[in-house]
Amino acid sequence: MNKKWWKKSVVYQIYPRSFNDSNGDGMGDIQGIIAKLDYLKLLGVDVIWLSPVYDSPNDDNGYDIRNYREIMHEFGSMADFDQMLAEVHNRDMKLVMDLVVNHTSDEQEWFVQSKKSKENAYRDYYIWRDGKDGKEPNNWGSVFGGPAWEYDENTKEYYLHLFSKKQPDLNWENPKLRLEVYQMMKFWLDKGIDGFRMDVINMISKQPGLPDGKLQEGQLYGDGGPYFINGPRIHEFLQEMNKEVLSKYPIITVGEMPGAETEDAILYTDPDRNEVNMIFTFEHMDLDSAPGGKWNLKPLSLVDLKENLTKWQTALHDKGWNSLYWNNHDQPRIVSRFGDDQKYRVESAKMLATCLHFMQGTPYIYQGEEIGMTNVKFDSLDDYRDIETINMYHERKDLGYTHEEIMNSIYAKGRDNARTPMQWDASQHGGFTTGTPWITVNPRYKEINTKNALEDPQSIFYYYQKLISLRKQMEIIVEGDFHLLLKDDPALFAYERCWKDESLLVLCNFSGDEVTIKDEVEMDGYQVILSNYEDNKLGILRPYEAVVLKK
Ligand code: TEU
Ligand code: CA
Repeated sequence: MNKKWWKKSVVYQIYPRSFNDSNGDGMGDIQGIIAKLDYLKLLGVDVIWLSPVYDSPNDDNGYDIRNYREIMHEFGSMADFDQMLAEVHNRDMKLVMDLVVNHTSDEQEWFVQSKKSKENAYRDYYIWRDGKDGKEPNNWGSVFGGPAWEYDENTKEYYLHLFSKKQPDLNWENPKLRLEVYQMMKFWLDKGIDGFRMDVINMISKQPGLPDGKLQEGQLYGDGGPYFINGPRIHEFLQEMNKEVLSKYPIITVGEMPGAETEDAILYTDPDRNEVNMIFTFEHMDLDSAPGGKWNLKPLSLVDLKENLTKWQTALHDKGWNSLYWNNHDQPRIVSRFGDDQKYRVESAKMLATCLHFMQGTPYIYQGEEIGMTNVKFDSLDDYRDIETINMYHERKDLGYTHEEIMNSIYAKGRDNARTPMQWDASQHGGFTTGTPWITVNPRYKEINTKNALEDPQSIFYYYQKLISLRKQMEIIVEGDFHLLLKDDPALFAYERCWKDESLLVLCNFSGDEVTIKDEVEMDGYQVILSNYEDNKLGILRPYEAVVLKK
């Protein structure tokens, strides 16, 4: 097998809870996924990544794992899982699992033991510290609000949790813990799964001493990031994991890495270093945030987006590998975010797809993206389910923000935008469930659903299908280098890919106005190979028009 098969792959992410409910309990499940594998095959993706399906109390929808070797009973049984894996392979597709090993659930057996006493054999599987002057051991804040430490009455120490207090951080300094993780990974790989997406994997190495973070004015907590993002032993840990586990299997690995910069990414993905195949970077997802974090809104500047994506395209070329994404279960819907989810929903969804899928890297499509699903606006906080959103609401309410201000942030950035159920048809609850869905379906399901998409040859679905098949046919998309054109143009994202004697010109209008393409873009000898409008007037791009030309 070609060692680098994943360079030509397109990955589809399933958020199982919201994908397809087979038994009417309102929650997606494994049999529901199996029923839709032919749909994914038709789309043309060759790898499926499943967000966590392990046993979990669901404080963070499965990113808090209680038992790594069991399936969440709401989703089905291990027999269902084995059947799904076989059915995926029967269709010549691959299955990637989420690997969440920065933390576990506090209901995980290791933590239950660890909490029992300071002498317990599992004590050092987690990060326990004495308080300082009757307060937390340091000033770090948790990603989901509040301090990153929780006091345990029983042993009179605090444990670290970078996420919710039901997600205690594992202590990777402990070789016994590392070995347990590697054994668990082998359990799944030996079943025949095809890889791992590794949750916040660049946070597993913490700076010994756990120093206080810098405290910005007006902030409640110090920024611990410099002491746990790309920490001191991270490359050693990944190389050990690679040697002990990954290198023994023909798999795909992607590390989710907030705060990784291009220099870090090269170290993580340089094939000679044997760490991971590619990473998820975050910089392009932070460009519409003002200082103080994602809830502080700022309009996107296209010039910033172009500059950032160009930096990643050029830095990693021939040195490492990157993944390409606009969406996942943590991000708002891209057509609402960088496109126009009203008048030009279809055009802008196709334009955004074009812009991303002609770059170098492995593209990821998040469920519903292929039909142009949009953000939601629920009036009441009661309709929201995400722990991050709910905690932030109360924190900001206490700080004096109004309901409207907070809801506007949630409408723009809340993770539940991506987590409303998949819209399959125009029947009640979008065909997701015959029962009551765990989260309300986006009211636009009557218009936006897969049934409509499959019946319309001009749909976003078939456009994605085309993009995927072009990647399989054209080596230049996989291998070519990247040059940004018209870097200061505020509305046009134009770039060139070159490989051997071929070249591609990708022209994308990110605005709702017609724009004229400046003469600097040389189009002689080029032919249109793809467009999101029915005809083309070269030289002018209509609202959200995208054109790809080839020479
Ligand atoms: O996300 C990591 C991460 O950095 C997120 O906390 C991100 O900053 C946030 O979602 C932005 O709003 C991963 C998973 O993808 C996420 O779903 C989990 O909640 C988190 O790790 C903890 O496991
Ligand atoms: Ca179900």
